[in-house]
Amino acid sequence: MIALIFFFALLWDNAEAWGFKDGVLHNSIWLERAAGVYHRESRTGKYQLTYAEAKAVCEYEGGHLATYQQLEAARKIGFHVCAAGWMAKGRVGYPIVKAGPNCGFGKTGIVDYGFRLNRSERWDAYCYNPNGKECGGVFTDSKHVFKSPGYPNEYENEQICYWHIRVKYGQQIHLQFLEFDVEDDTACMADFLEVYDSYDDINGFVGRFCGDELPDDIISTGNVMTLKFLTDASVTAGGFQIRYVTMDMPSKSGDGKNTTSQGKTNFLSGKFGIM
Ligand SMILES: *[C@@H]1O[C@H](CO)[C@@H](O)[C@H](O)[C@H]1NC(C)=O
Ligand SMILES: *[C@@H]1O[C@H](CO)[C@@H](O)[C@H](O)[C@H]1NC(C)=O
Ligand SMILES: [Ca+2]
Repeated sequence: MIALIFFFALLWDNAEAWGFKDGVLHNSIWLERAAGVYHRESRTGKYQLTYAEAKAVCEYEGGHLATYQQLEAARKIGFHVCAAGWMAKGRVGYPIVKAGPNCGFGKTGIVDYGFRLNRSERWDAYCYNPNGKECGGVFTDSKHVFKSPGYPNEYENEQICYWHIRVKYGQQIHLQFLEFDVEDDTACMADFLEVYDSYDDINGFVGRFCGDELPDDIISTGNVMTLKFLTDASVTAGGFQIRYVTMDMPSKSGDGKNTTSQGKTNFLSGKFGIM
């Protein structure tokens, strides 16, 4: 137990260290990308960017402020952020996929604050950068193969990618590792791939993987899964290819014994998984 706490303390330290890069928060769901659109907030926290600053944040990374249409296109494939941000032409709003009482006034769609007359107001930013798209994304297809950025070339340093898999309600996601080669170290602190059995990278931690041993298959409990890939400032490796396929959930009439019959499949455990 103590070892476990210690491990999480280490993880936390590491997360903190990863928190900011170039004045932009880099350690959470805030970096979620969909169809080239992603959310950014200031180094100093939520709602700190004027229009000019928001524009500069996106341009610094090679993109620009997303248009309303781009934000809506991303929303349609699952981009959901509960924070208002600047869009192109001084519009402000945020994308809601899943209605909740504390966000979006219980509605889905773009919550639109309209074109702001006062560009000194402070909000977050929604950037659009299709060239950054290969690092992460949202997948809703029934099967897909995704790759580390640049694959089959080695991945680069200082990457942070999120993949969100959202399949039909009532289906499960079966992850299969086809190729896997990530800088190895004893606790996977340098570069790693993390798998979460949930909508975000906060809940449902399944495991953290590095090295060149092919991880076992993983099957989700629900219809969503999140994968997060972080690399540090030195030493890269070959990267990975991961396939997922959807499976229908075992029907309620079965007594559950049938669900674990697939040889090598590992239900929710990783190299550093918690049970
Ligand atoms: C514009 O917004 C800023 C920040 O909210 C505020 O300080 C300023 O007074 C506003 N300017 C006008 C003209 O309303
Ligand atoms: C297991 O599944 C098979 C069909 O896939 C079914 O015929 C059988 O009754 C199931 N066994 C249990 C214990 O649920
Ligand atoms: Ca590395």
